Amino acid sequence: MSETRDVLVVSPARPHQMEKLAQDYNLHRYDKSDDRDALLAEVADKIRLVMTTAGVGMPTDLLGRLPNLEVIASFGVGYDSIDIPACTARGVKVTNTPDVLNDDVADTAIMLMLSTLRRLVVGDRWARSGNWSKNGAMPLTTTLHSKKVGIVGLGRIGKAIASRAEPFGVELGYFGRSRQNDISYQYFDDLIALATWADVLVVACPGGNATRDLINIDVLKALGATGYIVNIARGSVIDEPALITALQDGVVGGAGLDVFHNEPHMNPAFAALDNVVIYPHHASGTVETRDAMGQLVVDNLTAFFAGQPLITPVN
Ligand code: 8YV
Repeated sequence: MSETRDVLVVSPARPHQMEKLAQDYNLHRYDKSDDRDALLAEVADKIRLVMTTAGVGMPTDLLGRLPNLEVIASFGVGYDSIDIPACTARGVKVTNTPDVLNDDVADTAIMLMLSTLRRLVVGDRWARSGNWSKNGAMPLTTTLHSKKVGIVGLGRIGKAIASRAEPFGVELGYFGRSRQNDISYQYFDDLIALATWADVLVVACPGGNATRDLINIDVLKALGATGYIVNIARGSVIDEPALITALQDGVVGGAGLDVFHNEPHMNPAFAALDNVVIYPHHASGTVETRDAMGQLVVDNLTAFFAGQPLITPVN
């Protein structure tokens, strides 16, 4: 088979990047197609590369329908929506977009931490609704300073969160598979022990089966009524029904959440809770970071078609 420059777009990069790619590659828009079977019947054999995003992933049945697939270039650092073992077994390489989003995701964790402890959304509503002029000051909140912050998963993003938390004068601890020798923060080899110690628990580990429901009711009870949880990782890491009940019953003090089960169809119970600050999975959602993520997808694609090594391979 002669080598083609055909790309199946399951989910695109940024619009200006797609326009540019369309000048040099045959982009088959699976994402926009209203007859995907017909599209695949026509192009499946030619497809060597799929573009997708972490949010959309790679449907397993689609993997089986692309016999000459070599690379899945995904927009996003997380790849829990792609069956990596199945790809590896097929000899399909997956690329992601690490590092370029660390700053914005870590900033978001701090934003959620502060806005949850200081009740930013409650305060905003307090002023806008006229409560301030009618009833005076809103109820007191709690400070971040001197709190104990426990990080679940001290990877690149976890470390970026920790270094941003340090100037607030917090104590830092972390839970992960193993102690990291070059890190001075307190290591916990037991998640319940970290949650018992921490005032604020920040979830920053990968999603997927290995971490599903890692934050269960026992962890939430250990965090306790004056404890707060922040999640910028994946909704799947927290047992969400347990979290909702814990927030409703005051088992935990509050939560700052960027990620949810079943996105974008967030459980409406969250919207009724004053002790929750919600961000709609938008931690990397700045023009600058999304451009950089898309550029990394483009760079991986370009490297592949030029016969060069992939830039950020996962498997
Ligand atoms: C993306 C993300 O916004 O990088 C990830 O893994 O979850 C987010 O940064 C999103 O997945 C894009 O689809």
